[in-house]
Formats: sequence, C-alpha cells, structure tokens
Amino acid sequence: RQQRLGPGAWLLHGFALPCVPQLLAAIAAIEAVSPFRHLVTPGGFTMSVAMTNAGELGWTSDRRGYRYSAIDPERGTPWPAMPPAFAGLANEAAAAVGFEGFAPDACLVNRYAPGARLSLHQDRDERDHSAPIVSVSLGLPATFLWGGQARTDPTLKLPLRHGDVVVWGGPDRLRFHGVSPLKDGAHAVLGPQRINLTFRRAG
Ligand code: MD3
Ligand code: FE
Repeated sequence: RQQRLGPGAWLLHGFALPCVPQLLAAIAAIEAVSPFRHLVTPGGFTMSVAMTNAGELGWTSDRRGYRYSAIDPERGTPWPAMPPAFAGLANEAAAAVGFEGFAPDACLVNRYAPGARLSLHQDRDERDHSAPIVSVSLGLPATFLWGGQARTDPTLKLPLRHGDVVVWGGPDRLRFHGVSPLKDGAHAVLGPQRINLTFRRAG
C-alpha cells in the first residue's frame, strides 16, 4: 500500500519486508567496523539516538558542528561501503514513486532504544536538495513527527512500523521532522530497539 503524505512524500507500507534478513546482516557487518555511538551536538548535548554510517559519506556531529565526512572520526578510516542490499532497496523505493536513478552516497544508521528521540529539525547538510531522501524503519514502531516549513508549524503524528519505507523529495524535502520518544517494547525480530536507515545524496 502506498500512502501519499504530501506533494513529494510517500509512505510505502512494508516495502522493505522482503529484504529484512539482508538488511540485518548488512547492519551487523557495518557496526562490527564502525560501532554505534552517541554523538554530541554543537550545543553540547549528547544525542539519545546512537548512530553509525555506511557509504562514501557519513553524517557526524561534534562541538564544531554538523557535517558529512568521508572518514569515521572515531576510527580515522573510511566508513564501511554501502551494502548492495541497501543501495538496491533505496533505489527501488525511490523509483516506485517516480525518482528514477537515485544513487545514495550516504546511509545514516540510527538506533533507538526505548526513550530515545530525535527533536524537530530539518535535513539541510546535503549539497543537492533535489535528490530525495529514503528512510527505512526496522524493529519497534515509532511516532514520526511531520512538521511544516517553519519550526513552529503544527506537526502531524505518523506511525512508522517495521518494514515501512518513506520517500521524501521535492517540496517536502526541507520540512521539519522528528521522532517521539520510543515506547518500551520488544520487537519479535529486533528486540527492544528501532533501527532507521536514512539514504541521502549528500556530496
Ligand atoms: C522528512 N531520522 O536521521 S527518517 C534523520 O526515524 C532523521 O531516524 C528519522 O530524521 C528517524 O535526520 C526520520 C525520515 C526522514 C528523513 C529525512 C527527512 C524524514 C524526513 C527530510 C525531510 C522531511
Ligand atoms: Fe532528519
């Protein structure tokens, strides 16, 4: 089932379900090389979401700012390569709603334990805002907060479940968004966590 969220945003219910085993194997390989870590924001807060990356570029943050980097700052070496199962899924999801040829160079892997949240923000560290963003939700369900073009615009609450894929592009690309604190629970496959893959063309 395909649900239109806005002029440039689509929720593809369960789109990732057939490739969950490959995705989980790829995540295990990524975290064995570049472990999940809690980044510090420029304001000095430690994020409740744990992050790692795959691909040519990875999103990172410290007291100096947010940026994309080809190097994992924790290890001083490149991020793990984009797994083919990741690139293939992101490309197919984008194509399903009309973005042909999406070739992400960055995959941010977000891990939420119960209580972890992502406050309202815009994704504006990417060079090319014409490419869409593809996000894949795995594990415990989350309440996604879907705002407007201004921080103070009202937000819509949208449940995101295991296997859901969302494609955001065009006029919806710069909307404010966030994730409510993850509720306690245990997912049958992933246990007490949610993992979100966010694919971007960052460079
Ligand atoms: C809507 N991650 O990493 S993914 C992020 O569930 C982030 O971990 C959330 O927001 C998560 O930056 C949400 C969905 C998402 C990603 C980018 C967007 C939604 C978006 C950009 C514009 C509008
Ligand atoms: Fe975001």
